[in-house]
Amino acid sequence: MARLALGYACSDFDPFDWDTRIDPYPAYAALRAAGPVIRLEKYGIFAVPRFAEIKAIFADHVNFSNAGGAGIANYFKEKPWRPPSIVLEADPPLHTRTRKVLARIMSPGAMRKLEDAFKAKAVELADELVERKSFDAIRDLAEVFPVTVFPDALGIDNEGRENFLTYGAMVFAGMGPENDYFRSLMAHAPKVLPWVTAKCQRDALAPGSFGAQVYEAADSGEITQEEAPLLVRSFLSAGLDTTISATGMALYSLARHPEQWAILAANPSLARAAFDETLRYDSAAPYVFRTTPHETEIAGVPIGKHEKVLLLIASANRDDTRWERADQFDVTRRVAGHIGFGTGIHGCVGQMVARLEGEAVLAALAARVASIEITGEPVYRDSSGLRALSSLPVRVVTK
Ligand code: OVM
Repeated sequence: MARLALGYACSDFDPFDWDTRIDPYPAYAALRAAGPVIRLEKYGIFAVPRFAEIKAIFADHVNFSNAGGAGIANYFKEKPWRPPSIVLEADPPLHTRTRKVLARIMSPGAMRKLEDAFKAKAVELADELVERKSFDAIRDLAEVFPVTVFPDALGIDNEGRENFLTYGAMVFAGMGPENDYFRSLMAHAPKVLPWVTAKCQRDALAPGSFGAQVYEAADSGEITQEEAPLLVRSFLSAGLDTTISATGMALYSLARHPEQWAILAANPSLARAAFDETLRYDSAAPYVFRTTPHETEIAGVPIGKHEKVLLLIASANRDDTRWERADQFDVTRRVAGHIGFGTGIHGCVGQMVARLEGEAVLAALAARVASIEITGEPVYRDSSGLRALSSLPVRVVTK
């Protein structure tokens, strides 16, 4: 990596190269060693690989905007592929209003109402899989559980639920460059996008559901009536693919580290901490972008106006200036402070739902399974914005 007179190093690292995704961590370590800001020449963007600077940028929405897009597309210069999210792709004061509504809908109190049903579903699923002994941890579990519980919590009916997954895939593929994978998903747009619009309407949402509560916020004047369907859309964008990916990566991390599974199996109440450790160790949402609305700087390095800045969350979560034994997966570690959910005003507002889902699955399995063995080659999914498996064949030994 050549350091130029510009004040930053340049690299040919490609965060969207699917061949390097099996183990991107050596490349992240090289970027952290190269400096606080690295120019990724292939895309003409800046990458930030270290914990400290990423944390500082997450705390600075004035110099690092979300209205410019949370993916690689620069909304200050290009037309977004969909109307921008009014929470993810918005800055204060708009973001402040919409975020408040979502934070209330997914508050700890609201989670307590979902907990029993989520746990019961996870137990049901775990019983069935443990009976089979051999199953696919992704297709039969990580994909099944969120699809079973989340659309119900959101309040949509069963019609066309397969579109939910395709839409999530589009949103996250849409965070990366416009490649063949994104185009192949967009071939489904004529069917999927009208379905999404229909499910965001008031009359499509069950009473008391997350979605219905967005309309209550519109009725009380917190957001406008026009904003309500767009805010419901955020649940459809961010609510399913994320938890599927994170649950899958959690099962993969645990299956790859039998001694860690043994610790969890001996004490299933560690399930929530184990889920968080997998979000640190192998972050399912490995990066997010900011855009500079004006000239600014990162660690003293001048950055121009309207630049895309890639925050390498998964790298920060392995930064050994922040974490002891950063590359070691340890379900007993003090993992609070990881940024697998981001942090700051845009930190994942659904993280309590995600944890509830992850914990339910891991605890149900840990209560029944003494050990997990990987019996076939894990397959990574094609996705620009998520780190996820599409297949993980396993065999379990029951307690
Ligand atoms: C949204 C949204 C929020 C968070 C993540 C996300 C990239 C989308 O509001 O549409 O996926």
